[in-house]
Amino acid sequence: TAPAAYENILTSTPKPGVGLITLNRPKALNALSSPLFKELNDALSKYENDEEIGAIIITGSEKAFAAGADIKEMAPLTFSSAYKSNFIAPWSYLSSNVRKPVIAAVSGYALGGGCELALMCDILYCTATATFGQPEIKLGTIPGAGGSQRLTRAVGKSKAMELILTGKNFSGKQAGEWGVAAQVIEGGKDELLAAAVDTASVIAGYSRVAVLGAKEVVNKSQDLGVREGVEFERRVFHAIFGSRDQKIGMTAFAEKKKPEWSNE
Ligand code: CO8
Repeated sequence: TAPAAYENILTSTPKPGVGLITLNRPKALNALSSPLFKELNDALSKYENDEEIGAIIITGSEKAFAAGADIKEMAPLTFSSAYKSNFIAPWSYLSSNVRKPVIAAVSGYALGGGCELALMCDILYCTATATFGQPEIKLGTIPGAGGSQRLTRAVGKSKAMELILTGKNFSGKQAGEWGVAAQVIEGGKDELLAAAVDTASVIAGYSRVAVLGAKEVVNKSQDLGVREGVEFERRVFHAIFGSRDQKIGMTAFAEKKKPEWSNE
């Protein structure tokens, strides 16, 4: 399919099975405006519905993953205009509707809404020099796209309070030490993207059914207690015995062959 004509993002397929979305609003350091989010959601839904795609990457530029929600767009909002338009509700599309794994590859600034967007992704890779933070307090507001919830789950209450109440930034190196990032990649944007593409390609090479199930059960751990979470996991595990790929995978192991997934 021909790439859609987007103004704020770029899309490509760097390896078979991998859908790459590059935030591309360089003059505003990829500030997340409503038009940008509309395009991001459109690209995500196209990859979500594309049988060829098994994993998605969201990245930005060397200088900025995203420097936050668009402050110029937000400045004039009133309570009633934000409430009536359900401002930022479309941001939840990624965390609520995208079932394929999404990797954030973060170089440069990931501030405010940019940090929140990275935290919504399933796996976060960054460079050591990336700059994360929730600086909303400095603008007289608070995180509004899940930062208070996801950052707190990632780093614990005391550290999240300190970060959100002071608005202080933290580095990619710290993101790795604190478990916000799965990997801190040595080097710059090219090495970062190469690592993200490699991981996305590995995931895209597995059974789509098993990958969807794995993401679903890990996400449940964020909402359920351990006991209900383990019961939920067991039910999905049972359900996957109904897939063709479970038979293909286990038969291939016994026959010492490489599995050829049916994605069924
Ligand atoms: N919104 C709009 N424009 C921005 C933003 C932003 N978040 N960040 C940068 N820009 C623009 C600048 O205004 C500037 O534009 P212009 O050239 O027209 O003046 C251009 O990008 C380049 O920026 P700078 O000249 O400032 O670049 P520097 O390298 O000097 O500084 C910084 C880089 C430190 C990242 C700086 O730009 C900065 O502090 N940006 C704002 C960071 C911030 O406060 N982010 C949080 C925003 S609030 C938020 O995200 C709330 C989330 C709530 C939920 C989600 C709601 C949608």
